[in-house]
Amino acid sequence: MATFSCVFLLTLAAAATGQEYQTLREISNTLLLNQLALSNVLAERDSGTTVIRKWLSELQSNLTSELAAMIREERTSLHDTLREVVRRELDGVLEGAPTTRDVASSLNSYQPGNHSCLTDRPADCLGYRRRGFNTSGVFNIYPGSCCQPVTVWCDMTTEGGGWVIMLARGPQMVQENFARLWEDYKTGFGNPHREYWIGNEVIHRMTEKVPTVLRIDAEDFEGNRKFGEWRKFSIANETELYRLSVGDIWVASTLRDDLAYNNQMAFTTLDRDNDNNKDNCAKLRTGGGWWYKDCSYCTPNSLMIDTDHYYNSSTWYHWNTSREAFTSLRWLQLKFRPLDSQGPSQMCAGQ
Ligand SMILES: [Ca+2]
Repeated sequence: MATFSCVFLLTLAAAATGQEYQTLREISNTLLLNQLALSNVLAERDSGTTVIRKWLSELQSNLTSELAAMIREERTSLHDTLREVVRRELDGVLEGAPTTRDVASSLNSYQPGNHSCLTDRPADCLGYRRRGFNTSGVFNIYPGSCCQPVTVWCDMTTEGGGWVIMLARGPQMVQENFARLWEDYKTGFGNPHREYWIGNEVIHRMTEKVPTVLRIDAEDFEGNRKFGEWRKFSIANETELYRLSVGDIWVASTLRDDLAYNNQMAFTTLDRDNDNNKDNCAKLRTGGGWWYKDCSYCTPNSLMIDTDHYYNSSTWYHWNTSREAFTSLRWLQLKFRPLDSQGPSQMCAGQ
């Protein structure tokens, strides 16, 4: 634009007189000044556009952040609400669910051929694990009748999963009462979502014919967690006082074998003294039933409190290899599954 202006002016200048030249020069100056002013205006406009763009970008960024925070907050709130609803629903279901006492009664009265139930129901947690259930939780298993479930917690993650929890202990707002009589330990009690004993009758039925591994996971009040595994786990029938049988502890276990002391012992409860002590070991160890001898180095069914007075709490004696002293436990699970966890699934019996 400037080049065109100069050529135009020079052409005119060559043909102009002195007065005309002066006039043209003034016009030229005016044009140059206007051009300069126009350039300044354009530069200011560009600068303004940049500022507006930057402001819009910041506004968009802030809005995006605030929107994301709102969504996160809503999600958290919704998650908490859903969790509470599910928890209440589960509690409601459990309130109406058959008790382990009902289940044991059903097991005792079960006669093959008298039922018309589904026959492809898993008899244990391993059956569910093989069907793709890989999250631990409460399941109905069918170790006897295909009609009558036993409601248990299944551990689906530890060492391949498929473990039936036969005893669950842990910190609770209100601890389950384990100071119970023979009949309660026979049929089971408690809540599979929290603390419970599955019942001696069910344990006997599930271990009498299938080679079974017992596993114990336990934690002390300092947060140290240990485990032990025993093969050849089974318990006898009620006539034989639910006598305990376990093999040697697996060498890779981090627990020392305090359970060996209880091997081949009968079950003792507050009202059924089958131990070798002159007194009743259940009475001596806060009321919990167990396979006491005189009495026991481990007491999973005793009170779970942190105390130096070992007679008053659930303990494991050889917890620390460096010292021999009872250690109180704050959390514990006894669980079992078939020894051949790759073998055929155990299914319910009957039609
Ligand atoms: Ca005794």
